[in-house]
Amino acid sequence: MENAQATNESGTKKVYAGCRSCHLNCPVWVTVKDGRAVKVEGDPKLGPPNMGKACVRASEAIQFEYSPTRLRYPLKRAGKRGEGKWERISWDQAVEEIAAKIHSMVEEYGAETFVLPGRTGRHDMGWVAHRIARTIGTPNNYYGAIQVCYLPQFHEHINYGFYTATGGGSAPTNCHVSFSAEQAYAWPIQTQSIMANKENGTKFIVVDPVQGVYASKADEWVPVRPGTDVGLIMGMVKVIIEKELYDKDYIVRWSNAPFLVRGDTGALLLESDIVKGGSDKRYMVWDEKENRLKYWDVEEVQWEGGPSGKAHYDHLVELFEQNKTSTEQSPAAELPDSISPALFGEYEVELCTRGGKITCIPAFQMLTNNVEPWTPEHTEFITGVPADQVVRVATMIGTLKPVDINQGMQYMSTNVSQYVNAINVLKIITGSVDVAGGNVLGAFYPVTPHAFPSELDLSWADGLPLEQKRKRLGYYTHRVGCGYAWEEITKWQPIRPQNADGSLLFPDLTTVMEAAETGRPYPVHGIIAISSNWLMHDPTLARWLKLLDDENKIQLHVVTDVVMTPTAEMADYVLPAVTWMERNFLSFGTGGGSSPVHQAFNKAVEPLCEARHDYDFGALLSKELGKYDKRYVEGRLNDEWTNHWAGEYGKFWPADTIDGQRDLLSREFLGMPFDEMLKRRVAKVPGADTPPSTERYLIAGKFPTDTGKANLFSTIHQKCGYPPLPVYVEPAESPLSRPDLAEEYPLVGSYGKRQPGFFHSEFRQLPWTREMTRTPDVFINPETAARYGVKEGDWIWVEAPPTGGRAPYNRIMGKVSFRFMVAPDVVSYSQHAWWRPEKSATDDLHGAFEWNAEALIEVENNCPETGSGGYRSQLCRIYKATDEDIARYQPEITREQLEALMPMTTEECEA
Ligand SMILES: Nc1nc2c(c(=O)[nH]1)N[C@H]1C(S)=C(S)[C@@H](COP(=O)(O)OP(=O)(O)OC[C@H]3O[C@@H](n4cnc5c(=O)[nH]c(N)nc54)[C@H](O)[C@@H]3O)O[C@H]1N2
Ligand SMILES: Nc1nc2c(c(=O)[nH]1)N[C@H]1C(S)=C(S)[C@@H](COP(=O)(O)OP(=O)(O)OC[C@H]3O[C@@H](n4cnc5c(=O)[nH]c(N)nc54)[C@H](O)[C@@H]3O)O[C@H]1N2
Ligand code: SF4
Ligand SMILES: [Mo]
Repeated sequence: MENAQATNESGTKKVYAGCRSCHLNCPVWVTVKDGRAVKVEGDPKLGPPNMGKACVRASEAIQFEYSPTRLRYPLKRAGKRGEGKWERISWDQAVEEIAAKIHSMVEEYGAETFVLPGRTGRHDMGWVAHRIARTIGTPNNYYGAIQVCYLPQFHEHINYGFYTATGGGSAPTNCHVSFSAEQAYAWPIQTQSIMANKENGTKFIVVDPVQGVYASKADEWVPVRPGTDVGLIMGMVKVIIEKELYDKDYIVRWSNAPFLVRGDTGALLLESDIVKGGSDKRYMVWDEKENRLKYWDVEEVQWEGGPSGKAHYDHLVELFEQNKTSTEQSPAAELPDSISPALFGEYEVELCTRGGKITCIPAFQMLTNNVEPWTPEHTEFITGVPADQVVRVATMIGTLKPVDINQGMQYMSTNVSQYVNAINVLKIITGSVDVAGGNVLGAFYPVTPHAFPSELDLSWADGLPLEQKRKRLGYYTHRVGCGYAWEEITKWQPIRPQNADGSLLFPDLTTVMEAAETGRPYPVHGIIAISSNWLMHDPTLARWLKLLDDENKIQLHVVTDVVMTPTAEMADYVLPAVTWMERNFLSFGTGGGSSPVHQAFNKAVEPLCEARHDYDFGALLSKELGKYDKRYVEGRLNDEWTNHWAGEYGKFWPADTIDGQRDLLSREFLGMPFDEMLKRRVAKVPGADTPPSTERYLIAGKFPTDTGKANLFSTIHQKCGYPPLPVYVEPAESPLSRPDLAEEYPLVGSYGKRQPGFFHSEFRQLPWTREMTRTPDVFINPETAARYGVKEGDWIWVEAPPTGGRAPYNRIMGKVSFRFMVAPDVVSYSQHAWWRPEKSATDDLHGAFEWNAEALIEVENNCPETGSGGYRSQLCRIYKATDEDIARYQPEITREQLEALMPMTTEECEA
């Protein structure tokens, strides 16, 4: 076994490790010499996801590991927040003081006074932050970053019962359609497979206001105005419907497109609405064969006049409990010959309750009505995409169906929830959900066996009582993202919703900020940031800084991180965390989805000085808090499912250390000690069946949703009081919605695009990386730039309106980089979360105000359904920076500054 090879004569060994410099956890070899990591490399033998290639961020991990900016000891603030004065303290002292303060604040204000900002993709520890929130008892964890990250994907949960992956699954896809994604930089490894497919004939369409590397390879680059994709999709759907290019068989059988929508309430028509004592599990359709109403019974898994699939389904549920599955098709998979549900028309229906006669239309007719105004010309007017291209692209998608649609990990506009609805419609009418060559669902209850937990399942996400969850900030105001949706989903999914609670439901950033400012609906006084450089990645910087300056407002701010950051500089306690090279890792599949294959990765080097895994901090904190109140330790989880995962341990921290926790999990799910698993590297869950990867609706006879169908008509949106089928809403701050502001701020700012070498705010301090990308580029079309008198290479200011608390930090610098393929009047600021580790804490908080795009974003411009912010469609203006500005900010990094960031040569730990 090559694993963690023995040291050879020259004192080197190669360790099999899991890179986590982004979400993907690629297997890599780390060469270790005399206890120091000296090289990271790929190996074709190591397989997915990187197929042996280590990307630039893996290689640069060596410089990160020994960066002088690494945190080595627990620190306690010695001056004012942001003064850069620290006292080194012991872990014991830190945990004692933090626990005492947390407990007294919980007593005084309630546990919900604590908020935990979001982060992304750190699967080896992300769930630890959830557990810390459960331990304290607050529902307010995971806001901000996660309200934009993965949101378009996670929200599919409400329509299909789980979210889909892109890539086409087991069969090659005819057509890959990508919205709002620069895969080439964001997922370099996965891009390779898309490019390979393209060589084999896959058509490739990219919708993006900027033609980047990815779009330059596309058959069609669709240059949409930022934030208007909903309009574009509506225009395309109109073409697909008019040309009858939709997959009629799929949508009639597997979606709720034929279900009747009540003209009075806007809800789906149920049997109980029209027959006294009728079932509310029966959804009504209009049968064109017999010209009368017929039902689809979700509980009986049955069309009226067809066989029942219930016994088959119940059998699947039994198998699920035994970690088994079946590939036998449900008897209800076929539509009976006697029924032909109408997709169009208007039908008069007599209610059995008060209300008399009402008009109902199939959901598909409603969709057709919604897209009626979206002629190619109107679509061009709103989106900027030429009318003939709208028709051409729509025809291509409709002809090549099923298609693999990537809706992007994030779509940072104030209409994101309607964007999710629109993408959903496009996926369903092309028959692409859970279909080979289309979009593959990550899990499918009850066809995916019980035994495949995902990293999110480890969060014990459902560990709070309902009444406490209902205190989550935003619960009643952003009901799809922050609250009510969860209550609905748990009604139809007995098993997987905890996963949804961890990934789909979050408190709302704006509401959190307002609670901290005003004390309403209750005061927020504590921030615990676990792996979150939140001042760099959440809007609106100026308002947060004001809050942090006031110790009566933010009374406790704790940060755990691997390096000193601007956010950490504003903390009261800073705790050092380990890097991926310094910990063992048991991965339950990559990317947060459920997988039958689990992987284990080794620690390559010892933690730097006193760095600890975040889990170990959580366990210590819980123990210490337990001295005040045993709820913090024993908190039995509140339902059967999470208790199942918690196993016999039945508490938040079943082991003192991360390796102990991994060992328990390894024994429970893989039937072997963690040590053994580390040696094996890869293992399948013993005794569990491997589920089929697509067309699981044919097996189950229904989708795992309330209607038993893929919800074209979003029942959750309807029940939460939002439009269930896409409607176009202009971004909250755009030239069309705010002509008043646009007079002075005429350009559309799109803030934050991935670039190679960086992961969000990370790696700005690495000399290699900064040699490649020294400064943030501002991509502008030369014609637009010429109108504002700026040239290639100029340092300019990008300035947002001062409203919404953005002033005084409402302008940032950047360097102009011409791109001919940028939609006119768009300013694309190449990155978010830039800070300047080369500057000191007292120099504007490590330069946190100079290049940080968050400062330009008005947080109150947000999505009604989810609270998600409009990071990529806000107004701005540009102008040249003066010589005085350049002298003041010294934007070019110097050789001396780079040298000061060179890796430490020895660990230099103090006693
Ligand atoms: N304008 C704009 N804003 C954006 C975006 C955008 O595109 N434009 N993108 C948004 C998106 S999609 C996301 S996901 C967020 C990014 O949000 P995050 O994922 O939170 O990224 P960072 O801000 O870099 O903060 C992560 C911090 O965790 C630290 N860290 C790394 N590993 C560990 C560990 O194991 N333990 C601990 N304790 N700390 C660790 C890093 O050093 C870093 O300081 O930003 C969002 N904000
Ligand atoms: N190198 C690197 N890789 C990363 C990350 C990183 O920080 N660095 N972060 C990871 C994370 S957390 C995430 S969420 C993903 C993000 O992954 P992606 O979403 O793929 O990456 P981005 O480059 O942020 O944005 C994609 C594209 O959206 C375009 N865009 C902006 N506004 C609009 C719009 O209104 N409509 C459309 N159609 N397009 C628009 C931008 O021009 C950009 O080219 O990347 C992941 N991978
Ligand atoms: S940074 Fe991401 S893509 Fe690159 S090797 Fe590491 S895990 Fe894989
Ligand atoms: Mo993200």
